[in-house]
Amino acid sequence: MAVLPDIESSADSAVHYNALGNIADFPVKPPAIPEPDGGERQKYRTIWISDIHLGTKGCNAELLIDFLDHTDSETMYLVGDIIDGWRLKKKFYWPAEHNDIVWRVLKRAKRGTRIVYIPGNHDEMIRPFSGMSFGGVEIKRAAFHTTADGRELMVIHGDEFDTIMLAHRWLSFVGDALYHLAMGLNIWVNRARRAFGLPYWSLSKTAKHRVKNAVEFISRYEEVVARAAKERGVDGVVCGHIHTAEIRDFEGVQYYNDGDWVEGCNALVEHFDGRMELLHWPEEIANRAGAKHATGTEGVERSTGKVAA
Ligand SMILES: [Mn+2]
Repeated sequence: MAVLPDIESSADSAVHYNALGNIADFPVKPPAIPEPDGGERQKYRTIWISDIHLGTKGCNAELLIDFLDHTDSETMYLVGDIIDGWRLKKKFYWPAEHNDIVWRVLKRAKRGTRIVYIPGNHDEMIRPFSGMSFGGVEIKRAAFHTTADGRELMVIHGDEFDTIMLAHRWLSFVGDALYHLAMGLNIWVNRARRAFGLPYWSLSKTAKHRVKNAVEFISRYEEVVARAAKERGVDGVVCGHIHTAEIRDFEGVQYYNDGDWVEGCNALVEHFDGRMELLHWPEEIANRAGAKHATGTEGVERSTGKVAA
């Protein structure tokens, strides 16, 4: 598709083959926290999660393990920034819980869940392997998902829109040609940065930290992504990247953002009738504890206090 170009160059592939070697040899040890036996799992048709940032201290691994142990689905999309390759390259950080998450995802694939991994900008070193499959996990640059009620959704990470966002204000006057030019610029800016060994430059991250009006930024981002989906002729779009979970409608096009596992701890799910829902996992845990108390069953639940910070 025009908006999502392939990333390839011979110089890059050499680097990426090394990365693949590392991924293939990645030691997936038995989990430190074992999976619960035969516990009740909430079943969904589809689950989307993204922005987990494994390999960083920011990743809320404990909550994600709890999520993975209490849910199941026919299909699961990993919508990018799953592993933070840029941070890992600087400083290797890989606690047992992060291994546990990789183990659980691979176990899910073995149990028959279709798993599609769409790398983001933090795990862009995996993008050149789009079209391939490792351990039952399909790697794709973008995906198209048909819901149970027949809607077609485009699934992307969302960093594709960083440059267009920067120029959004004046681009709204000059129209489509420059819109696509700016889209291409994003690729070249980051290809150049990569050549100099610089990490991917993310506008959304910069903007969220520097722009006073983050709310306005997020709203504009959502609009730009929804507009791209409309141009592509799909009914909606699922993305991540800006760490802000949301379900919105823009002129009949649905915008879904599955949030993150650094601050929000969200998942986007599709029920078996095609109904979409955003889960806020700390709340789900609280409800679970509440339900147990209501039925008189004593259960020791993990505290969610830590997550609120
Ligand atoms: Mn991202």
